[in-house]
Amino acid sequence: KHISIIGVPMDLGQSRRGVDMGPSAIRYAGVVERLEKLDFDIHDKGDIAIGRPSKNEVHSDGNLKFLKAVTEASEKLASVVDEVIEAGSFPLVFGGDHSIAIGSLAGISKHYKNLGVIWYDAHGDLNTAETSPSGNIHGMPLAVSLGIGHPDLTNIGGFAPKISPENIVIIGARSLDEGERELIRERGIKVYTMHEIDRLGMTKVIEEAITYLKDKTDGVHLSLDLDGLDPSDAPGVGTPVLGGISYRESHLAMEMLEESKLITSAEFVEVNPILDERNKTASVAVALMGSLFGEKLL
Ligand code: DIR
Ligand code: MN
Ligand code: MN
Ligand code: MN
Repeated sequence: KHISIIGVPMDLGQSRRGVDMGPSAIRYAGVVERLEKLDFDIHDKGDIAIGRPSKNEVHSDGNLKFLKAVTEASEKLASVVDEVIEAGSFPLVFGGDHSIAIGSLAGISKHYKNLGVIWYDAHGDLNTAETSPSGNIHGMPLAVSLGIGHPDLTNIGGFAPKISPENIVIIGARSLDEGERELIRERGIKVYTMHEIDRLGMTKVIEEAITYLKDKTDGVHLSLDLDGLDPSDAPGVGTPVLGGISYRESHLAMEMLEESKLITSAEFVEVNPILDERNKTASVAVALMGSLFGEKLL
């Protein structure tokens, strides 16, 4: 049982500085020690080198902020993730903002014919340059992975698309832009909004998600944006949205996913220690990883 940790200190996909320190914050919260207790062999591969734009100003390529820097980082991450899977290890990626999912999915999906994705997030991350209200690429990675968006992004790793719409489950959505709603309807993407989570309960939501993905996928990537959780439990994120998934519900979700043995790669993103309270959000991320990898009280 091998896990390879890959840090991605990327903050150019959104506009609040500090999320580049997410990987350090998660390491300080004791992730390696915690997972070693579960008898995993942990290889911390350190951080991907992220290029700094020459000036401090925002470079925008037709409503795509820092397109070049995000593209370069994604290519690097994709090849490291690819190597990790090639070596038979489980890739565990720490962000950084959610734009890094472009690179993770590019590296992972090379190894699966029908990769499933669980997108645990307050947002859909299904924008394109045309629909994005912000120009921030962290609001676009799921669309990009579907092959929708700027070719520099959709062609990372040299192929597109990385995933198909019927293999995606979004959990925790409560803030969607109009273009994202259209894409969800048009492609028939499965979404559990906060309404369904309240109504059905997390147990049923995860049971359904597992049933939905189990037979048609040969691997499932968990992409967990800490803003999927309620800001009272995860305050250290750049785009908090009230009314989110609780700490308890999130633990239950991770425990059920662990029991399903479905998850073959994971990333924890958007931890911003500058906006956090005494590293609470990184600690929550590490606690959730404990459950995802089989920590039990008794
Ligand atoms: C918004 C925010 N939909 C955007 N997205 C965020 O800028 O595209 N994603 N915060 O995590
Ligand atoms: Mn390979
Ligand atoms: Mn996100
Ligand atoms: Mn989000």
